[in-house]
This record gives sequence, C-alpha cells and structure tokens, in this order.
Amino acid sequence: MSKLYNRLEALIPEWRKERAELIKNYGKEVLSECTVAQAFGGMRGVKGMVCETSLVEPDKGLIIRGYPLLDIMDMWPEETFYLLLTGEMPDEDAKKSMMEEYDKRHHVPEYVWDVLYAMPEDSHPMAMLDTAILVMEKESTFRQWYSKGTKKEDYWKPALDDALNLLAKLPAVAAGVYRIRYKKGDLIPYIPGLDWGANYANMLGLPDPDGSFAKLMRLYLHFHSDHEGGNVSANTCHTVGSALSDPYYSVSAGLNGLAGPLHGLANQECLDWILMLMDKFNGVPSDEEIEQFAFDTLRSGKVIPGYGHAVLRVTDPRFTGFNKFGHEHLPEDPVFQTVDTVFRVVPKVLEKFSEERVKAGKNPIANFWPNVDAGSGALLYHYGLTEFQYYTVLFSVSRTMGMLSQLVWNRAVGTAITRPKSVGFKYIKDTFGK
Ligand code: HAX
Repeated sequence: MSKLYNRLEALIPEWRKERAELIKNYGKEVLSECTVAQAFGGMRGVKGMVCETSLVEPDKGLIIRGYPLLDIMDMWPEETFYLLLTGEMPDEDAKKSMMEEYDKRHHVPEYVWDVLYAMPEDSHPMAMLDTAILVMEKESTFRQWYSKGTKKEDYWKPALDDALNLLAKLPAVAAGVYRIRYKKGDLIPYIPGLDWGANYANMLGLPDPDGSFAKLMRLYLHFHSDHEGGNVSANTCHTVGSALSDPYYSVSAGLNGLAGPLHGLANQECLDWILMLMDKFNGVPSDEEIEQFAFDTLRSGKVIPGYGHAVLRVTDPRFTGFNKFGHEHLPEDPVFQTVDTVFRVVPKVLEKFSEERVKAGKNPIANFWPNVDAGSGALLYHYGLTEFQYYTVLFSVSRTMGMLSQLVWNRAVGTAITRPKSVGFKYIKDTFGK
C-alpha cells in the first residue's frame, strides 16, 4: 500500500469523529444567509459547503491546508496532491511513494488514442481531454466496488484508486491531446522515474535544454491545483460526485466547467488579448497605448481577460509567482514584458472604468487586479507552447488534483448528495412583495 493510503487510513477515523462532533455541537448555527441578489448572483459569498483542502482569502489568495501559496512555491505537484488530501506536508519517503504510484499506474489504454485520433481535426483540446477521461470511465474501481455492494465507510478506497489512476495517466493523455490535435508527430512515451511535471513537459515534446520548461511545468501544476470548493470546476465535480457518480464522470464534468471563458478558458483569451495588443502597436506597447487599448476593449462591452475575480480583492499570488518566474527566466521576452507593463496600467484603467459604470447605474468592478490567468500564457508562449487554445488543458491537469482530493475527502467523511433549494420569481414576489 502507498504511504498516502496508509496515512489516509489513519487520518480518516479522526476526520469522521471531528465531523460528527461539529454537527453535534454546532449543527444548528447559521453559517450564512442568502439574499435575493445573491440567489441571482451565482450565490456569491453564500457559505453553503465544506472544503478542507484549501481556502481563498479575499486579501491573501490561495492557502493550501494552512500554507499560503507563495510560502510553498517550490513544491512538486506530487507533494501538492499529498498535502491537499492529507493536510500533512509530505516527507521525502511520501514524495517517492507518490512517484512510484504514478509510475505503476501511468499506462493509458490503447482505445483512448483510437478515440482521440478519430475526433474531428478542429475539436477544441478541452473537448478532447474531457472525452478521453470519460471514455476511460469503464476502468473505474469505484463503479466496480459500488456494484459489488461495498460499505459506505469504504467508498474512499476505490475513489482514491481511481484518483491515482487518473492522475497518473493524465499527463500522457493531455500531452497526447497536444500532439494529436496540433499534428506534432508520434506520441512521446512516459519515462518511469521522472517526476509528474517533468514527464508532462517531456511528453509535450518542446525543446527544454536547460530544464527550465520542466521547472515551469511543476510550478504551473502546483499553482492551479485547487481554489477551495465553490469555484465552477470544483463545485461541479463535487455535485456530480455527491450522486456517487465515479471520479471519471465527476472530473470530466468539472473540467467541462473549467472550459468556460469566465473560468479556465480565460488563460487562452488573455494571451490572445496580449498578442492583439502587441500586434496593434508593433511590439511592446507604451503605457498610453495599453490604456487606450484597454478602454477600447471595455467600451466595446468585453471584459479584460485575466483581471478581476469573484473572491480575490488583491493581486492573485499565483500571478505574483508566475511574474517572479518570468523575471528570473525570461526578463527580455517581449510578450512577458508586455504582460508586466499591462499589470502596471490595467488596474488603473479598470478603476476609472468602474467609476464610469457606477455613474451609469451599473455594478462597480469589485477587483481591478490580475488573476492567475493574466501572466501564465506569456511564460508558456516563451517555451514554444504557442497554441493557446491548449492552455486550459494544462490548467485541467493541475485542477484535477484539487477536484480529486476534494472528492476522496468527501467520500471519506460521507458528505451527502448536493440538493440546495431553488425558488422562482413568484416565490420571491409572494414572499417579499407584500
Ligand atoms: N473586465 C471588464 N469588466 C469586468 C471585469 C474585467 N476584467 N471584471 C469584472 N467586470 C465586470 C463584470 O462583468 C460585472 O459586470 P456586470 O455587472 O455588467 O455583469 C461587474 O464588473 C461586477 O463584477 P465583479 O463583481 O467584479 O466580478 P464577478 O464576480 O461577477 O466576476 C469574473 C468575476 C472573474 C468572472 C470577472 O472578473 C471577469 O469576467 N474577469 C475576466 C475573465 C477572467 O479573467 N476570468 C478568469 C477568472 C479566474 C479563474 O477562474 N480562472 O480559472
């Protein structure tokens, strides 16, 4: 058994005891209320679910199991998954054991490649990734154990088995999507003994003479892994999993949500916006040119991708971390320089535009600062990953760690099926209109 399995077996009884005590002691306390505006507004700010893996503080950003992201920047993604799931920082043995698990489970069934090669040539890479995950559903240990009548207390075991299988195969599947979709030649095999992030970088097939692309990949996979429970991808995976749909169904559903332009697709749109900006002004634009371009975007009714956030009210620490990587490894790159200059200019533009919106009777923009998607694309572009439709696939490989750690945790503590109450226009009018 892996070190992860053994730790979970020891920890889960404690989690169950703690959960039972919380419900017994505080079960009747009110966590949140929900106004009519919040019900129409995507339930923003309504506290209605439990997530232990990570927390997003409006003024601090991502905190994984108590560790602020920028304090644990150098972790490898194998360690990230262990930390997300157990709440414990893995030691060298645990890290090695995670790598061995992935080595054991990395083989991708042949039919996955048949399906991917058969898809239309202009399929979106996200549609290809999600299809590949869904087609592997027949491998689900959870589904098999459930049909055999496994006890509820043991659900976490097949869920963990599916999670590790899926994570082990995902870099090869995602790299395969890249090579098939963009006709990059044969698939590149997984190298046992090489870590998860470096393996993914290697299977993409981009030149990496000094290993800094592999380094970026580890950082990228670590940074995008989780963002508490309520974001679209995690929340969708959680809801689907709560019906005891197996992890393949649940993750694929969550990633379909990540494929939306207001969520994970924003990173593709960000680089598109930066390149349009550079194209218009023939290279790295001046502050004034950026200001003009940003106002033009906003006044044409579009958003500035990579800026704003549903929860954050400061610069996303993930942006800060990527920016630091850019300054260290590619300070002369014109796309990176443009991203860096945009960071100086756009928050002020959004602030002014928000004032105009308010004068026109619209909502203010709540956050003028960059989110994770504002800077990551420039780094990928530098290393030759120029097909930006593909970027959300990279995000997906990473976010699968968050979704799966939440899912295994939920099966471990026995979270109930999700079923909030909805109301209609008539209910609102009848209740509050008198
Ligand atoms: N450009 C223009 N307008 C913006 C804006 C931006 N970057 N950010 C917010 N606004 C607008 C909203 O569209 C909204 O307008 P309406 O009331 O007319 O609908 C208004 O400001 C208030 O929005 P908010 O309260 O500040 O933000 P929301 O919680 O409603 O939305 C979003 C959060 C991330 C969706 C929003 O900031 C946005 O669309 N940003 C651009 C897209 C983007 O970067 N998405 C990636 C987010 C990170 C992520 O999940 N990655 O996966």
